[in-house]
Amino acid sequence: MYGLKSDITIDTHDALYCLEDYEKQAAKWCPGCGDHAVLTNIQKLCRDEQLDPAKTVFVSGIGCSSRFPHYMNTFGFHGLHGRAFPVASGIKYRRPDLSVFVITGDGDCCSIGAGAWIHAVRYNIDMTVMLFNNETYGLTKNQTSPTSRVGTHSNTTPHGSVIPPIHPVQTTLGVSNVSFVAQTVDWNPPHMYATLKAAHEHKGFSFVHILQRCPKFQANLVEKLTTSKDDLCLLNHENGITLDEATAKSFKHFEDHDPTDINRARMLAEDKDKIYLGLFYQNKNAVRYDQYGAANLGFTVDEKIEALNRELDKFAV
Ligand SMILES: Cc1ncc(C[n+]2csc(CCOP(=O)(O)OP(=O)(O)O)c2C)c(N)n1
Repeated sequence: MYGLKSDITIDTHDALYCLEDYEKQAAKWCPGCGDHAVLTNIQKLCRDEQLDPAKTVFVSGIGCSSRFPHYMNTFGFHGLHGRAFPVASGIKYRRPDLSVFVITGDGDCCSIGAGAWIHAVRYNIDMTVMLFNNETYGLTKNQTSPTSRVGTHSNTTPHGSVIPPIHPVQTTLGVSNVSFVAQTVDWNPPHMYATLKAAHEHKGFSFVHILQRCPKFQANLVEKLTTSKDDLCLLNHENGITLDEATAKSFKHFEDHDPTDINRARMLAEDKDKIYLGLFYQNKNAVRYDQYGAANLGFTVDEKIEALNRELDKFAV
């Protein structure tokens, strides 16, 4: 557990865990895939927050990005396609002492998992959610996803897709009881780190939409974004994502936005001309369903049996 790496950013006297404590097998993603950058940032965040690996869980669905739990030396659950949210909700509901992270791809979340996604936002159970959006089904080798832009050529739409895409930030902001929505990109590690840190600190369902590079199937898509600063706009506010000066200065466009203003957050999410990075919305007072699940956690065995019998007696005729 000791033998800390030189890039340590915490007080080493109190540090129990170092980066290696969160690292497992080498990731099998393609070279240049944005997933590598998120993995590195998350391991760094776990180290900086000194999360106990035995009390940290990464839950995913199915997809390239959903292989994430295999690469974390924590607990993990590589589950069913689109079903990371109910699994993670169950874990946090009965084990509030655990730090829960969800990894989901755009196909996993916005297609087969869409129903689970919407209700997970509404239940607002405390977890950090990362939606890896590469606008394609990577693992199954290039099918059009619900987030693929119009005109996308793939194995399922060889003549170009025609239906306008779902925008995950816009959709999440439309769900009742939404409590935290932010957007970042995998190719700006300091911005991504600060965003993930704020999401982890938020008590509730923190939704982070990550624009993610897929050099294999969507190479052209990210090339423009990563080489030009014109499409990206940094959201500024004292209650937003805190950035170091150098990272903030690396942006060309800025927009002041109060993250308590949900109507403006929705307007920004709908803007077709700019991609806003930072905190769209935060409500620290949204109802959290996991707080109800924790109510009877201290019950003794006898109290549990008594409660069970009371419930079963309701069916007695
Ligand atoms: C029930 C079910 N339907 C379909 C599949 C096939 N499948 C596996 S991964 C995947 C899409 C993954 O895409 P995405 O979530 O965007 O993740 P990426 O691979 O791009 O990271 C599909 C359709 C499956 N495994 N299970």
